[in-house]
Parts: sequence; structure tokens; C-alpha cells
Amino acid sequence: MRIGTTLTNYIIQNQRHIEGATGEFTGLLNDIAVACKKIADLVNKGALVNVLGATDSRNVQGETQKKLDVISNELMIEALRYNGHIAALASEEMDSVYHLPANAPRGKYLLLCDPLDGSSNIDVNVSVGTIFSILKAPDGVTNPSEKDFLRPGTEQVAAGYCLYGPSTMLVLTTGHGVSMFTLDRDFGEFLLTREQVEIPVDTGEFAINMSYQRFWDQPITQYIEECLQGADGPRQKNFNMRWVASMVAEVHRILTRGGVFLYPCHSQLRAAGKAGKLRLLYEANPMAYIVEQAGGAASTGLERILEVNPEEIHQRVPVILGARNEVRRVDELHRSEAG
Ligand code: P6P
Repeated sequence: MRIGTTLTNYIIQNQRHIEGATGEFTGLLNDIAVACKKIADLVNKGALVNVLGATDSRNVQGETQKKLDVISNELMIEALRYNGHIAALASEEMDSVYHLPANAPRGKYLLLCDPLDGSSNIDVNVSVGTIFSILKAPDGVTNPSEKDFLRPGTEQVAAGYCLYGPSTMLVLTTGHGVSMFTLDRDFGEFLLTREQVEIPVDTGEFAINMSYQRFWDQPITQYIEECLQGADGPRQKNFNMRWVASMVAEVHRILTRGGVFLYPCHSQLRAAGKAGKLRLLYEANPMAYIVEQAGGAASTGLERILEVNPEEIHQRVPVILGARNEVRRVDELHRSEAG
């Protein structure tokens, strides 16, 4: 009988390839995994522990916060703030950067997270997840400010998510491919269940919220129309459609069986002064890093997501990610519209 490869063992084994690795990174990932295990436990218990439903508060996005949004954010802070692995934290659920308590040791990383993405699905028992992105903190800065977080996605040292689905899975990249770990609840460890994940370059499955169709720009309208025309249209093949309204679940499906995910900007979002729905720093960037590391592509339609220069922490961007050839097709439609 074997234990298998735990997340901690896997990181330690792989850390040997990282120059100057001191074990701090392993400690940080362990802190994140502890928070995710506790969130998984609460998501799994749901109504039994009175964590469902909404609070009467709104986050900086103006969205009503679910109880588990707030709890997940608090758990992430608790798991990290005194362990000396980060210098500061930014979260979808907090207006500004979280500064560590004065007596807390500072670490060399910055953590950005969406503590519970897709939480509108919580009350209807559909998969949700935690998304995280890790940057190096600037040397010698004991209280990083917002500007220290405003770095392009190419500077991420790691990114991952934890999917609270039929099984709880943690998916991670540190720049050497994508690995998947499944939580063994019997002894509370994430065990390696897949590595070197590859996204097929082509697909027959797209994910988009069709209810916004009347607001789409021409490139998106044309791309989806071609998919819907199926074998009789220019694509000469039929497409399937999925929409879970939980980005973590969509990305996991794409990593597992392929596909393309689109959350474009559209006229209704622009009218509200928004450049998209999804947030660059703690949704689009980590997912783009993971998808690219699995051989896929991630674009705004006009540029590579990982090369977008952030201007503010809760900045939104359009997101097209997944099968490389499909993302390229959408990009080409945007270029031809631009002329
Ligand atoms: P809509 C969840 O709120 C989220 O941020 C992503 O996880 C998901 O892909 C998207 O928004 C769903 O948006 O407009 O379909 O509800």
C-alpha cells in the first residue's frame, strides 16, 4: 500500500529545479492548500453548517456577497497572515490590499485570489472554486501597496485553482506544465492524479453565456454563428455548448477534455463602464497562465492576456481561452474587424 505523491512532496521534489528555492514557496502552497481544504469542507457541508445564502453587504464589484464569499476570504487570510510566506494579499472580496499585522513575519511572495469564484452557484449546489495567483514581492518592501501588485501575468511565479466539485481538485502550474491533485478526504491530503496536462489544439465545444448575444461585438457574433452553423457552415463540423457560470469548472473541463471559453466585453458592460466581466489579476491571469502551460491560448481578442499591463487591482478584461486554434480564430476575427 502506497501513500502516493502529496502536493507537498511534489513541490519539494520540483523545487530542486528552482534556483534559490528555500522551502518558503512550499510553505506558501501548503498554506493555500490548508485554506482550500477548509473551504472544501464548508462547501461540502453547506446548509448543515449554515453557510449558504447571501450577506447584506456588497463587494467592491458591487456584487452581493454570499456568506461563503466572506468566510472563504477570512479563511485565506487566516491561513496565510502569520506564516511568513507572503508580504501582502489582494482579493476580489476586499477593496484594497490586505496588509499583514505589524507583528507578522513578512515573506517574499504576493498572493492574489478569488476566494470563492462562481459563488452564485453555491445555493444551487453547482461546482465553485478558489483561484490564486502568486507574484514575487518587491525586495525590502514590508508593506507592499497596490502598485506592487500591478504586474503583467507573465511575472506570475505560480497559479492555480481548487475546484469544489464531485471531487475536490487542486490544479497548479509553477511554469513547468500543469499538474492536478485530488483531495483524499480520509487523510486530508491532495494527491497527484495527473501531470503534464495538454489541451487539444482544436475543439468541438464552446462555452459562452448566450443570453448576452444581442450585445456582442461583430467578431464574437460571427465566431459563435459559425459554430452554430455546424457541419453545414464554414467550420464544417458540429459544436456542443456548455455554460456552468463558474469559471473554475469551465477551465477544468477544458483542461480535461478540451474546449474554448469566452467571456467577451459587450455593449451592456461598456455602458456600465466595464471592460469585461472577469477580473484580470485574480481570475484571467492565473487561468491564462494555467491554460498556456497546458498548450492552450488566452487572449482578450486583441492581445495575450498575460501581457496586459494592469492599471488597477480590480481591473476587468475580456477573456477568450482554451484550444489554441480556436482562440487564434477569434483573434483573427478581431484583427479583420480592426482592418
Ligand atoms: P454570468 C462567476 O460569477 C464568474 O465570475 C465566473 O466564474 C463565471 O464564468 C462568470 O462570472 C459567469 O457570469 O454573467 O454568466 O453570470
